[in-house]
Amino acid sequence: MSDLIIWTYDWVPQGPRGFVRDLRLRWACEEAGLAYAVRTVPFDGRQTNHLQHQPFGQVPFLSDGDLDIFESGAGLLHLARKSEKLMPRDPDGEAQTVQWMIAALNTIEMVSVPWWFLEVSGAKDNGLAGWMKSRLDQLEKVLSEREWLAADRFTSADLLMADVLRVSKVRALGDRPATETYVTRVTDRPSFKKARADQLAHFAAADESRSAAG
Ligand SMILES: N[C@@H](CCC(=O)N[C@@H](CS)C(=O)NCC(=O)O)C(=O)O
Repeated sequence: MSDLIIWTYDWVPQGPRGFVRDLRLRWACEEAGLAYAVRTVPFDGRQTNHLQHQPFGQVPFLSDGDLDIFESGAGLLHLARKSEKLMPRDPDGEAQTVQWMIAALNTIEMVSVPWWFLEVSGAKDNGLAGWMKSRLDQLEKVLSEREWLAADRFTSADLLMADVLRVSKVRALGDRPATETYVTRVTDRPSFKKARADQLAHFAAADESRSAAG
């Protein structure tokens, strides 16, 4: 049995399927060829039922033997340390990878998530639109000059950045050809496709057991 366990919800509504962040960890394990199992905590009662593992009641979290790690970025970094396929071992390549992983979370997703929430809540004037566009424009310039974010090859930084950018509303906000080509390039990888298909199958199976339970 594998020591690596990726924890996600037992079920989620249709909307977030294919985007629940356990996908980042599944994808990383697939890229690195690391064996893993997926286990669940109940979606119902999530605010309180697994706070000892994830203090905000969210998923994912990762177990590796006795170690429990919450935050998808921290879990990804833990996996990246296990495999050179995800993060180069030389100090420069490692520093570049970590830097861009943090940029995906703390420079792009930090804006994209609140911007997206305002969009889907039907806000007439999304006050974060200017901020969002300028971050995406700056990233577009970077991506028009290179194929990968760090070390001239695919790393966990690309995995994370592409996962943040692939949200359809984010992709639709303006015309950024280099970003679009980048997201397509990264999400065309077989490991992403497998991770996404596995997540969709996981929640589809949950629908069946829910309806069987009546
Ligand atoms: N910063 C956290 C965010 C985790 C997060 O937003 N998880 C979502 C699923 S992708 C969740 O658990 N949502 C349910 C909730 O917040 O109640 C991470 O990257 O792990």
